Amino acid sequence: MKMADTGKREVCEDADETCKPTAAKLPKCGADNQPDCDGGGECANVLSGFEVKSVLRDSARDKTIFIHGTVEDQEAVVILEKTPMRQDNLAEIFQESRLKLQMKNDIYSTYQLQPPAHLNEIKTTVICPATQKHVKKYLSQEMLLVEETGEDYLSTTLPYIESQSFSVQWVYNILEKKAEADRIVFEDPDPDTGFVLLPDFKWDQKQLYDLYLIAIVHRRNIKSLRDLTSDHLPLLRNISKKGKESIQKQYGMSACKLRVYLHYQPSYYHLHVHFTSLNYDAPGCGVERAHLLTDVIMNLEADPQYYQNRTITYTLRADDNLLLRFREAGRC
Ligand code: M7G
Repeated sequence: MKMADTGKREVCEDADETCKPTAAKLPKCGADNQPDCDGGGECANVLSGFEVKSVLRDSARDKTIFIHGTVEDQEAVVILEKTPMRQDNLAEIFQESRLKLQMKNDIYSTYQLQPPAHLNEIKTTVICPATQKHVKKYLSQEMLLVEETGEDYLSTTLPYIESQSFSVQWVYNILEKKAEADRIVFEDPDPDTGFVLLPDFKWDQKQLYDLYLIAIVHRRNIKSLRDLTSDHLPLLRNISKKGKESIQKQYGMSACKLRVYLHYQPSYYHLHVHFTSLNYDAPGCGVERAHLLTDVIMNLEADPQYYQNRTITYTLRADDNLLLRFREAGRC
């Protein structure tokens, strides 16, 4: 992808216009059932029959709304998000838009500006068929802190994860090049220390301001931070080094502008590392969930079993079944 530096914020000149990443994944409402997008990025509107059941969450500040509904009787979650302004569009916005005056007072005036349709996009993510767990993930909920010891992990968390966690089929599809192959930014194919680096589906790749990539490891036996030991240091160092080098090369963003971290708990139990722009207040980058990769490496250098023994604090939703298990075990 080519990037043009327009001053403060860099923007893509030829942003990916395919609609595959945001289209749904399975039959009926799934991408597999949809005609391909044409050259201009248009595709059939899989959402024309979307029936809204409820709004799970919305944020005027983030300009995002999470909706639960159905598409042809299949449960679906749809996320609508207004995208950031891009400096390279400003001239067109000023010249081509329609303005409607809302109020004028002395030197102050406000307008409703209607830009041309192609500058008025809404990033749309569709999960279909969605499970109850997806609906819960996006539902606005009270959060509670849990302090998980190494023993809690083995007796409570691990059995829970093994019994009910999100499918990681989408991860295997990426590793096996069955999906998103054209979006891969870098791959190290080594089965032990290798990984695939690609844009996270939260990032529309239209501006660097909210750059967000994920590195997904080829190894399939590492669920999360808890499984890491000093044996994994070569893997982690490799992700850190080559991930940063690739982002510098591809997007011109230097390592000191990147926040590189793992989530604990993650949503998907196949080891992956988040690379986000430091400018961007990415969801889940707070202290109660994000563990900087450099800290993880140093902790394992100091103590090979650090993540087996250490108490890790994180938040759970009030209605999370894992929280229920902690309560039943008298640990919350
Ligand atoms: P996580 O820490 O397991 O959970 O991160 P989170 O989603 O609660 O943060 C998984 C990361 O993978 C997130 O940043 C997701 O946005 C991203 N992601 C999830 N899915 C299903 C996809 C996908 O299909 N493609 C891509 N490229 N990224 C995804």
